[in-house]
Amino acid sequence: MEGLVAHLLPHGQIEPSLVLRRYLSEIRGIYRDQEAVNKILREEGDRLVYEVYLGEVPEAEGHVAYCTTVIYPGTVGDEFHMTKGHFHARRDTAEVYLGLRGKGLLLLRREQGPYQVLEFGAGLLGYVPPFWAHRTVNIGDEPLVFFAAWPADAGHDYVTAERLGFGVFVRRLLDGYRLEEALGS
Ligand code: M6P
Ligand code: ZN
Repeated sequence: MEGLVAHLLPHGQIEPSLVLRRYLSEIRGIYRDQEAVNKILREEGDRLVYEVYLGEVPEAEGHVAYCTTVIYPGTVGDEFHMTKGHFHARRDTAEVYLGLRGKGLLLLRREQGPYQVLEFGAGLLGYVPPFWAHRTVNIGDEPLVFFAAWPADAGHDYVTAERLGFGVFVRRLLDGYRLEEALGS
């Protein structure tokens, strides 16, 4: 491929890019309160939780994949909107995040050992070292928008991340959030 310059649009979209839209019905398994999921689907229909604008880069060694992610504000029960979260299929690959707008948390965990929770958002840069699964949570009232870059051949392993969870639930409080440890993490 040739070099390129893409546009970063005001709401965080990248152009050109491939757009992935994650709706609640498709990611419902990440939420603890399945009754709340059913209620939303029944009463308001499906809900767009987040979008990924993926740069058009080959998934090949040597390339750097990049995207922006826009997580819309909201809760499911008392849990905030968040990404599915994943390990890299090639575990020895890292990722860099740059917060562009909003307020969030970066949840990290290894397959064995403790998890980590970092405050992340506009003006902050996050580093996900090799071997750590990563999930992002929007704890604010506006979209959480961030840019990410990682080795393009890293791949996504959602299955292990779903099986292990992230060790912690992020619950909304009137004036912020509370972390609640998940059982068996
Ligand atoms: C970040 C990166 C992407 C990821 C996106 C959404 O921007 O980590 O690789 O696709 O978040 O997260 P997920 O793939 O876990 O739904
Ligand atoms: Zn990743």
